[in-house]
Amino acid sequence: MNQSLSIPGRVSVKTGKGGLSYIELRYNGAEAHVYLQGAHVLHYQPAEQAPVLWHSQKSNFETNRPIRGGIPVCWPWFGAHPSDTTLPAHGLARLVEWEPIASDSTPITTTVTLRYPNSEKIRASAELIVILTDDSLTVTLTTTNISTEPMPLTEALHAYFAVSDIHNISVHGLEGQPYIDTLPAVRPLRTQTGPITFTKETDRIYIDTPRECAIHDPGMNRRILVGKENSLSTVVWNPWIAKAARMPDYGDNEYPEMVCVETANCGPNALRLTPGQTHALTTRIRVVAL
Ligand code: TA6
Repeated sequence: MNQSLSIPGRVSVKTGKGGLSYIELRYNGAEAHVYLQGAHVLHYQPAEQAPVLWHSQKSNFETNRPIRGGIPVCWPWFGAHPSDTTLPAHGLARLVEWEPIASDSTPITTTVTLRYPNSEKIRASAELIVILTDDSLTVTLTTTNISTEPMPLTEALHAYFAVSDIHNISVHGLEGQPYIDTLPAVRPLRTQTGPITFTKETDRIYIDTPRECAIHDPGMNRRILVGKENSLSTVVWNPWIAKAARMPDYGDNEYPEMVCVETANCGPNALRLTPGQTHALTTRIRVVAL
C-alpha cells in the first residue's frame, strides 16, 4: 500500500502473519486489521473489549489460500460454484490480494477502501469499504456488473465471531424464520423455533430475512450485534467435532471458541445484476453489554 494512504494514528500498513501486509485502522481505542489478501478483516476490537472476531491458530496465511477466521469475502459465489466443480468454494475474492485505493479519517470514523483486482474471469468490479468507529465496525462489499450480460451473484461476509463457549451462547433474531439445513443431502427447509443454540454441527442458511441478529454470550457478558443492509440470507455455522477434525486449517479443539453469523445473499436469495447495476452488501458489527 503506498504510504500516501497512511494517516498518522489512524491508518497504517503493517506486516502481519505469514509476512502478509495488513492495514491497521485505529479510532478512539478501537482497532481493526484488514489483510490485503482477500480484503480480509481479520481482527476487530473495540476499546476495553476482548477481540470480537476469531481466527484459527492453524490458519494458513499465504497468498492464494483462504484465511480461516475473521471475515472472509465470499464472492462472486457462495459455497460450491453452481456449475464448475473445479472452481474453489466461496469464490475467488478471498484468494487474491486486493488493492487499497483510499483511506479517510473524520472526527468519528476511520475508513479504508480496497478494490478487487480486475480479471477477465469475472466481468464485475468489486470494492470493500471498512469503517471503524468507537463502537462499531461496518464492512460493505459493492459489486458492479461491468459486462453487457446479466450477472448471477451470491455472496457473503462470512464472519467468524469469538465466543466464550459455543455450548453456552445463543443467537437471537431469527426466531420463526425459514432456513435450509445444509447438512442432510436433501437440504430440507425447516423453521427456526426460538433462539438458536448449539449441541452439534450446525450449518444453516436462513432465508428471506433482513433482520439484525444478536449473539448472546453470558461467559463474556456481552452481546455481539450483527446488523445488515441489502442482505436477505443469514448463514449460521459451527463445524463441531467431526468436521473440525477434517479441516487441516482448523484446530480439533477450537470449535467451542467461535460461531459464524454471516451476512449473505445465497440460495433462494441469489441475485442477478443487470448490466451496469451496482449492489452493496453491508454488515455492521457492534458489541453491547448482555
Ligand atoms: O458458511 C458455512 C459454510 O458454507 C460451511 O458449509 C463450511 O464449508 C464453511 O462455510 C467454511 O467453508 P470454507 O470453504 O471456508 O472451509
